[in-house]
Amino acid sequence: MELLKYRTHYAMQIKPEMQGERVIVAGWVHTKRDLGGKKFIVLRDKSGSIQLIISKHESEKSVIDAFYDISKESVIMVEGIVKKSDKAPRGVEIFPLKITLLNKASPILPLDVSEKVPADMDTRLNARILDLRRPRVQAIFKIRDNVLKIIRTVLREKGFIEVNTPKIIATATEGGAQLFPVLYFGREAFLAQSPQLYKELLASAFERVFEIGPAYRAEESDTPFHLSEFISVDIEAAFIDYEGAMDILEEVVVRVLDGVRRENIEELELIGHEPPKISGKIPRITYDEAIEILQREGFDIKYGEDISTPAQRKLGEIIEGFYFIKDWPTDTRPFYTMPKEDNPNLCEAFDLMYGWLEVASGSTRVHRKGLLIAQLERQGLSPKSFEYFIKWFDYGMPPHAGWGLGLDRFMLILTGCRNIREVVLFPRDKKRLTP
Ligand code: AMO
Repeated sequence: MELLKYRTHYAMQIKPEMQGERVIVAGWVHTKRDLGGKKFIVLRDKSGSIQLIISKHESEKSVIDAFYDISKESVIMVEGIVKKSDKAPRGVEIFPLKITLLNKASPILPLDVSEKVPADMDTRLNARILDLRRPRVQAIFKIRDNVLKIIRTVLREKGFIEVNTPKIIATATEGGAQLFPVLYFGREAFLAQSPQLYKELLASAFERVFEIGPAYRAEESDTPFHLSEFISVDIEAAFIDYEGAMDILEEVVVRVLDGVRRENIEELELIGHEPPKISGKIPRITYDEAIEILQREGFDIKYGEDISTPAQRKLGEIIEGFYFIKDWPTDTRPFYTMPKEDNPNLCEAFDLMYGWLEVASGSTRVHRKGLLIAQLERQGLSPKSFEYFIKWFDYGMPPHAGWGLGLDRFMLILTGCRNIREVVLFPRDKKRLTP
C-alpha cells in the first residue's frame, strides 16, 4: 500500500515481460531529448532509470505539453503502458498516458546530474545535493552503507556492543594542537578528537565495545586525505593485547573487502573499480624493519622519529597493499600506549597502512595508574586534567587494547576515489563549512 499513492513500480522493476501492463512510476527527469516525431525522457528514481517514449502523432496532447513544460531534475509522476523495445535501454520503455508535474525544477541547474557537463570538485561539493543524485556518486554511498553493515556484523559476531560516547569533552586525547574549542556554558570544552578515553573506560565495564562516530581535528593541512570531521571506527577490548587487536582489524578488513566484492557488483561496475584482494595474512613489519628498509633505499631518516610523509610514500612504493607497522618508539605515540616490557623505548603500537596511506592505528593500552601518570608527565601533560579518566584505574581496570580506523580513508581504497571529500556526504575542511 505504501507505494500506491505515487508509484506501482520502481524504474528497475519495469521489465520487457511486462509488455502492455499499466504502471505508475515517479522520480526525477534525468535527461530529455526531442527528435521531433519521437521525444524521450529518462526518468530516474532510487533504483535506476527507465525511458519514457512520447510520440508526436500517438501521444495525448497533455503528455506532449508536459514534455515541453518540464525541465531536467523536475519531479514527475507518470502513468503509462509498458512497451517492449529493442532500441530502449534494458529493452523496455513506458508509453505515458498521463504525466503529473509534482515539482518543477529551475531550468538552470548549478550541476548537470546526468554528467554530460563535467564539473570540478569544488563545483560538485557546492552543489552536493545534485551531485549526490548522480548514479556514480550514489554507488559510492551504497558501498559505504554496506561497509558499515559488514563492520557492525563482524564486530557483533566477535562479542562487541555498539556504543556512543560524548563528542563534547573536557580534554585532548591525541595531542592538543588539533583541538576545536567549544564555548560550553561559559567554560572551555572541546570537540572530541577520538573516543579514546571513553572507550577505554567502557572496556572496564563491557569488555568489548565499538563505536562508529565523528572525530574532529582542526587539520591545517589541505590534502586529499585529511578532513576536520571524519568518521572513526573504534574498538576497545579487555584481555587482549595489540597482536589480538591487529587480528580483529585484519578480520574486519578482509571481511569488508570480500563483502564489497561479492555484494556491490553493480556499484563497483558503475564506478569502474575493483577493490584489492588480500591473500593470506596482512604482513606485520616492525618500525625497526621499516627504518632499515628506508635507510637501505638511501632515505635520510633518523631512528626514533615518526616516519615523515615522503618516507611513508617511499615505503608504500616498496611494500604494496596492506601491511602493519608495529613496535613504534614510545615517544612518537600518545600517553595511553603501553611500552614494551623488554624495551620501554618502544611500545606496543601499530599502524595499518595501505601503500603509503595510514588507515588505522591502535595499541595495547596502559592499564596501571602509576605508569599512566608517569607517561602523562613525560609528555608534559597534567595528570590533574585527566582526573576524570585516571581515577577509574583504581577500581579494576583490566589489560586492554584497541584501534581506530579512518572510515573515509578506508573508503578510498574500496572505491578507488582519490579525494577523501568524494566519499563523504558533506565534507568539512579548513575552507568548507557548507553545505
Ligand atoms: P589516529 O589519530 O591515528 O588514532 O586516528 C585513527 C585513524 O583515523 C584516521 N584519521 C583521519 N581521517 C581523515 N581526516 C583526518 N584528519 C584524520 N586523522 C586521522 C586515520 C587514522 O589512522 N585513538 C587513536 C586510535 C586508537 O589507538 O584506538 C587515534 O585516534 O585513518
